[in-house]
Amino acid sequence: MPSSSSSSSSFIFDNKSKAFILIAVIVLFVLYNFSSSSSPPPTTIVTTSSSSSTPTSNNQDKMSLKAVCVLQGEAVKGVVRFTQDGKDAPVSVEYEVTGLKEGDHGFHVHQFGDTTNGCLSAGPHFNPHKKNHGAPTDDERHVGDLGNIKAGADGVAKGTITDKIISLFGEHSIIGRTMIVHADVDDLGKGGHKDSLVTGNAGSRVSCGLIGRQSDL
Ligand SMILES: [Cu+2]
Ligand SMILES: [Zn+2]
Repeated sequence: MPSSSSSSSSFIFDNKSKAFILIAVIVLFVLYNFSSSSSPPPTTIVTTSSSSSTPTSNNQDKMSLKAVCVLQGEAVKGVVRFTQDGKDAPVSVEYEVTGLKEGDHGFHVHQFGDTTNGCLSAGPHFNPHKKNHGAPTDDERHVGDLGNIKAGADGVAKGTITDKIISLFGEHSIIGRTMIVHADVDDLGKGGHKDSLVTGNAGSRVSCGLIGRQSDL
């Protein structure tokens, strides 16, 4: 009997110390959980608020647009590809034109997407800000002034122009207008000819094509 009572008292003591350890573990667990769960919420809240405050229009401004123009002249033909990664980004103009005489040729976006009377009905250089004709690097230039493209002895002009003035976005977009290649060099407004500040005296329109929207992908 005493032995059983002593064993039961040692069993009770064991239980007490087990309970104490269990409570200690629970307290530590609760403290750990509280401290580790009390710091993450601000991060979660910041993430949630920053993602919910992102305006939808921002995504559209960052959307990239592509356009393409197939130049269809009698002898001069080619393809021009336009890419713009967002409305404030420069436009990359990648061109390959064949059938040219060797040398520089005026290369412009003209106002209208109309070729009912050949390249003539495309109208003047695209000039929404009513400025004088100039070089692509000038402040005083038409929006459509992309300067010259240079053909080699093989009659091919190939390259890429990066321009910050033309755009595929908004009311002054070049989409729906006409790309024209001229017979002669564009003097970039500095030739002193009566047409220098209007057309760059670049001569006849040897090839043109409508600038159309291409798949964005
Ligand atoms: Cu032109
Ligand atoms: Zn011009």
